[in-house]
Amino acid sequence: LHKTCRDTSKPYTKSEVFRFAVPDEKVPWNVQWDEYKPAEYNSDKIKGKEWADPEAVKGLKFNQIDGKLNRKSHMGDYKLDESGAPLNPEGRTGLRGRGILGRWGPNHATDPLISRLNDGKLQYIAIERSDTGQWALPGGMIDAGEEPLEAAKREFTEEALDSIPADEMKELWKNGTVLYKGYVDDPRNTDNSWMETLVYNFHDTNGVMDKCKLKAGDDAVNVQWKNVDDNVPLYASHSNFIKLLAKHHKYDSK
Ligand code: RP5
Ligand code: MG
Ligand code: MG
Repeated sequence: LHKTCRDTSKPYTKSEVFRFAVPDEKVPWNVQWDEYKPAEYNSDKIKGKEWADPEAVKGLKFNQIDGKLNRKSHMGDYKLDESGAPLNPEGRTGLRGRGILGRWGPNHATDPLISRLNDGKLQYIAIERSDTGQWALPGGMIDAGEEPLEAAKREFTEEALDSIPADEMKELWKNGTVLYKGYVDDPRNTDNSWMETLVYNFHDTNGVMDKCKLKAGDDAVNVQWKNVDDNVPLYASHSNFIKLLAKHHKYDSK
C-alpha cells in the first residue's frame, strides 16, 4: 500500500493544497467510496513546459509508446477514469490531477544505485534532495526517447559528480544490474499521475569510486556514501531499493 503519497500532515509538494485522507482499506479503486471527493491540483509550474503533457488528456496514447514517449507502465495496463485520465495502479492518493508531475499516467525515472563493500560494510551513494531535504538515490526523469541506462548515468553524473563525467567509471557503467522496476511511492503522486523507476545497481569491486570526486550538483545539495546498516531514512520508497541491494549481495544487514 502506498503511504508517502497519502500524507495529509502537510500540503502537497510546493503548494497549499491538502490531500483528502484515504484510510488503508479505501486505497484500492475497487472498494466503492461515494464520499471520496479529493481536490484537483495541476501546478502552474508545469504549464507549457516542453517536458510536460498538455492540460487535456484527449489524444494522448495511454498504455502505449506515444511517439518518443513511453506511456506504458511497468505494472501492466492501467485503467482510465470517465474523463479519460489514467488511474494510479496502486489506488487512491487523495488528490486528483497531475499535481506537479509532467505526465499524465506513468512518469518514468531511473535510479543509479552505486554500491561497494568497505571494510566488510555494504555502502551506497546517496544525495540530499533540495526539494524535501531527504536523502535519496541520485535518480531522475528519463527524457523522451532516452535509453534508461543512459539516463541513469546522466543523472548520477549531474547529481553526484556535479556534471563532470568520471572516466574512471567507464568499466563500472558496463555492469549494471536491474534491481527493481515498477511503481515508486513518491510524495508527488496523484490519482492520475505517478512515478515509476528502473533501479540499476553498479557494484564497485575494483575501488574505482575511490578515484572519483563526489560533488553534489543540479537538484542535489549533498552527496555521501551511506552504510546499509545505518538504515538512513530515504525519500519516497527508496529504502526498499536498499533492502533489495542487501538481498542481491547476500548481505546480512543489522
Ligand atoms: C523518484 O523520484 C524516483 O525514484 C527518482 O529518484 C526521482 C526522480 O525525480 P527527480 O529526482 O527528477 O525529481 O520517484
Ligand atoms: Mg536530476
Ligand atoms: Mg533527481
